[in-house]
Amino acid sequence: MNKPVNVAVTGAAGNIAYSAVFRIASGQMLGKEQPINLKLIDIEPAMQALKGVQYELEDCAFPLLNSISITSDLNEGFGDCDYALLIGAKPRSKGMERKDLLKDNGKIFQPQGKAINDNARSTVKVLVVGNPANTNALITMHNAPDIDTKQFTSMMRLDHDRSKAQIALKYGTPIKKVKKIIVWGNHSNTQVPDLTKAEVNGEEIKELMNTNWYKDKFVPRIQNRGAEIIESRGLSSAASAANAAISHMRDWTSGNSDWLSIGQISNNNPFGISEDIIFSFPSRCSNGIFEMVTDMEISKSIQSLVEKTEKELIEERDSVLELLK
Ligand code: NAX
Repeated sequence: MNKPVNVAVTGAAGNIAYSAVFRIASGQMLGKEQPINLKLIDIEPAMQALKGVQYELEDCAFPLLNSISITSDLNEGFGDCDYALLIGAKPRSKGMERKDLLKDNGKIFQPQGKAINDNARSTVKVLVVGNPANTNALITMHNAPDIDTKQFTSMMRLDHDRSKAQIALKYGTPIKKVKKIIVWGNHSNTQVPDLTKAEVNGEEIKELMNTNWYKDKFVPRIQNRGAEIIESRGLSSAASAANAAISHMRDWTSGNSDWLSIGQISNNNPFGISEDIIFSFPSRCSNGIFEMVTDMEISKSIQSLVEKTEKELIEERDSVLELLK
C-alpha cells in the first residue's frame, strides 16, 4: 500500500460530486493500492447537505478511504492537496448573460487559485470542471503563480468521450477500437470535434469529415450534447461528467496509450493558437504528465471553426482581466 494522498473536491454537495466522490473513494481514480484522504469543500449554506455525503461515504466502509473532512474554508480544504477537482460553480440563472456568469464564477476561482498556491503540494494536479471551465482554469492558474502552469487543466474529457461514443455507435464497433479522437478549443458549443487523425479498427476515417453527417449531425450533436441531456433528463449531465473527471485524473496520473483532449495553457503550442488561454489540444499522458501531440497540423477544413473557438476564449479572458494576476 502507498502512503495516503489528499484529494480535494469543491462543489462536493452538488450533483456531479455526488457521482464522483464515491468512485474516487473506491479507488477508481487512483487505483486499488492508493489510500485517500478526501477533502470535501463547499460553501457554508451547503454544509448540512455535505455532512450527509460524509455520512454516506462512511457507511460505504471503503477500505481505501483513510479520512474524510468537510469544510468551507479554502485554506483548510486545499491543505497539502495532491489532486484538486474544482467542480463547484454557480449555475446560470434565468436572464443571466454568459459574461455575467463568467464574472460571478471567476470570483470563485480567484480565491481558490490563491488557496491552492498557498496550501497545496507543489506537485498538485488541478482539474477545473465548473463552467465556464476553460476560463475558470485560467483564473485559477493565474492566481497560483508558484505552481507550474502545466498543472492546471480544464475538463474536455466529456466532450472527447462523447465524440468517441458517437463514432463507435456509427461504426457499430466497441469503444476500444476507436482511437485518436480530438476535440479542440473551449468546453462550449464552439468546441471542434475533429476526426482528421481518428481511427476505427486501425483504419483512418478522415474521409467522414467531407460528409454531411460530420457537418450537420456529428459536430452539432457533440457541441450541444449537454443541452440534449438537459432536454431529455430535465437535469444536466452528472454521472457522465463525474466519469469524465475521474478518467481525466486517472489517465493523467497513470497514463493512457490513446490520445486525449485536455484543456491546457496554450503557450508555445505549434498550431498558431494565441497564448495565455486554456485551450483543448490533443495530448498523450504517461509517467504522471501529459504532453501536446505536436506532430500534426490543424486540418484546413476545420481551421475557421478552430479560429471561432479560439476567439471565444480570448473574449472570455479579456472580460475577466481584473481577475488575472
Ligand atoms: P450543482 O449545482 O449540483 O452543484 C454545484 C455545487 O457547487 C453546489 O453544491 C454549490 O453549493 C457549490 N458551490 C458553489 N459555489 C462554490 C464555491 N465558491 N466553493 C465551493 N463550492 C461551491 O452543479 P453540478 O451539476 O454538480 O455542476 C457543477 C459544474 O460543472 C457546473 O458549473 C456545470 O456547468 C459544470 N459542468 C461542466 C462540465 C464539463 O465538461 N466541464 C460538464 C458537466 C457540467 O455541466
